[in-house]
Amino acid sequence: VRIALNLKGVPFETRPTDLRKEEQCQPAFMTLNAQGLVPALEAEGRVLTQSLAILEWLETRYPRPRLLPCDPFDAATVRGMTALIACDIHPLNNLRVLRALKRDFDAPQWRVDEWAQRWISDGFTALETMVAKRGHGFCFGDAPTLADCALIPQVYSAERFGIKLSLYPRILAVVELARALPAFAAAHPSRQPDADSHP
Ligand SMILES: N[C@@H](CCC(=O)N[C@@H](CS)C(=O)NCC(=O)O)C(=O)O
Repeated sequence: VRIALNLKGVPFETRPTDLRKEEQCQPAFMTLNAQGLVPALEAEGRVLTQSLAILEWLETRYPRPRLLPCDPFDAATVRGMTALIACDIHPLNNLRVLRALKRDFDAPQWRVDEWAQRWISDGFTALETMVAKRGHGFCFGDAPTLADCALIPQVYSAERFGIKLSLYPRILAVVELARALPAFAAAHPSRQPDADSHP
């Protein structure tokens, strides 16, 4: 969401929510998102939740630059790539899922890591093929789309779990290109206002 806001030049203010202290489950945040998950975007007096819904709203409200192609089939392809990452990879390595494996299913840390790695690898293997078919620099075509907005944060997770990105040369090329753009660089976790307090 930060990447899309930056790409579209929409100014925003960040209100940090410390997931490790479970601030997302505190009443102050739960009034914004009953699910107790970040992000929540307050805009024009309303609150939006779920990254994909927020991205779609941003695309409609701030149409330039486009993050979805004009052609409906191409747009559906980009949405497919985006959903692959946001729906089929991300939830499986999300904090609450990994915590549940550890706390409720007694999985040791190495099994938890293996779990996260497995689903990232599965997803990236499929995405690699899709990028090879339709990407020309970015996931789809030669300019950033919603798929890149989803991919780059997931790569951050992949790196944390020790995934070898060299196994996915097309994805790696997208990452190198995207990370060189200010909109992506400024959205990196290390550049957020609360980053220093989380060494
Ligand atoms: N499908 C939701 C997922 C939101 C989500 O899982 N956010 C993570 C951070 S990236 C979170 O809040 N995790 C806290 C937790 O797992 O307790 C979306 O895309 O917005």
